[in-house]
Amino acid sequence: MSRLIIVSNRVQKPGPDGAQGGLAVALSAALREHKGIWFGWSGETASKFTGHIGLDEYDGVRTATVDLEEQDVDEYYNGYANRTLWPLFHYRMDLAEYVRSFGSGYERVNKRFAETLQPLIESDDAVWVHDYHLIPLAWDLRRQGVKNRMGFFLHTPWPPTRLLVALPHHQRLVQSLFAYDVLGFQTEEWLESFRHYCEKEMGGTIDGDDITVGSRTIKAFACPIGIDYDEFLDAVNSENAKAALTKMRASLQDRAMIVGVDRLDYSKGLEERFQGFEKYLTDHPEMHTHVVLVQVAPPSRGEVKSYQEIRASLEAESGRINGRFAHVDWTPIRYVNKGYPRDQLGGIYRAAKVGLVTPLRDGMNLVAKEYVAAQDPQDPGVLILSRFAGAAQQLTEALLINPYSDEEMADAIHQALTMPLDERKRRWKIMMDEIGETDVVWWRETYVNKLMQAQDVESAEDKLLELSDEE
Ligand code: GDG
Repeated sequence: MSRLIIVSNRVQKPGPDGAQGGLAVALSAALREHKGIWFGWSGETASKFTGHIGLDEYDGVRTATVDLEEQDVDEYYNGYANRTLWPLFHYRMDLAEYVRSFGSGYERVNKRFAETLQPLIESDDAVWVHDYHLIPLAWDLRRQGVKNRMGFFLHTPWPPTRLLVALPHHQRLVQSLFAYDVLGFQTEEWLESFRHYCEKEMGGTIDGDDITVGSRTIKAFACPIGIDYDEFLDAVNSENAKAALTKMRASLQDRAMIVGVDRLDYSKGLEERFQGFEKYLTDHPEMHTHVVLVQVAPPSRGEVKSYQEIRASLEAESGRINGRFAHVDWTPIRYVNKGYPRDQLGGIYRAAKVGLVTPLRDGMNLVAKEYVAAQDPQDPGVLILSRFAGAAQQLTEALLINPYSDEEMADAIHQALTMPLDERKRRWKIMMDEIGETDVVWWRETYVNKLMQAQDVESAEDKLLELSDEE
């Protein structure tokens, strides 16, 4: 069997607890079953980049990591990845920053990753690269003669062409993607945006999954990521989850709980969520003292200014709303800036009558799936989900809303909290079946099957398009 080499920006070694991002949760599960290596940045810095690889193994997962220079982290990670591509890919042109040194740092680090990884790749290996940090990696590997099958999966949305062309050197970035054999997107919508760019900006042609530009044909398809269904249900049924549920219920004293769980990120629509809840409280004074919004939001990317700003404005908003409505014995919003172990999170989800998942734009959103999976089948809660999350394409039995409209959100909260048991059960069952059928194992197998069908070629150069305008 061919080995699988997974590459992502950060290698988060699987550990007993703590907040892991969606990508890390999904990949740890995938790696446990597949032999191979997970390669990426250690998260550490060194005064000089040496290319020294730190090898490790935890719970059946072999990892290979490298340290980066501080300048690399500033320009590549905090810079191009998180201040340029992340906002642009989430339709936030207003937040995207275009700084030349970010672009050159991004290309430098991708090249460094490629040079370090290349000696670890054996002839029959398939390489699977993840996310927007590493778009040019295959191009750099091919330049070093790597002929192996290589695939890329984008966890974020792919933006509409009219937004993407705002990125300096956008052609160069997309041309480098054609060094992969297979491209995966979370939904048909992001795939359509990518195809549109290839047709309009590169003169490409589409035939089924195939996209041809010049002499190069690659496959691009949609493959929604799922949760590790079995592992998550085990966590939800664990003693720790039950203890967390009991504790949560005791603290609620019969109040209805609404839950949100998100990395603290402006794409998650937290401000809009607080304002939607405020509108609900304004419209429904009879519910004062009877309902609580619990928002778990572990901080992320704290070195980036827009993240510091969203953190400050959420503190202000939650404080303002609580000040406006609270009684001495009732605080409407419990806003928590820390992560919880996964099993406890299962209990917290289950305690909530409503899951409020309102990103302004999201590649998929695993929290929506986890909330549904954590529910008691005999008395399930209701999921309220943003139409702009990739998950909305699959979870059509959620109450789908426009997160920018506080009125829609307030109405949906009312509908959810008054929904009859029969309807809750019917909606929940349909979503739960979908989540079980398209779990992370299905996702991995579907993707890896496509990747394994790709052919190695005689010359790595055959897989390259010329890149325009060198940085
Ligand atoms: C990216 C894309 C896509 C959160 N707080 C805690 C905690 N979490 C876990 C959740 C969930 C994960 O983090 C978040 O996943 P999401 O999918 O919601 O979002 P991103 O981190 O933005 O992930 C996204 C994903 O990649 C996968 O492709 O769905 O669209 O943006 O699993 O449970 N986990 C623990 N404690 C917390 O406090 N243990």
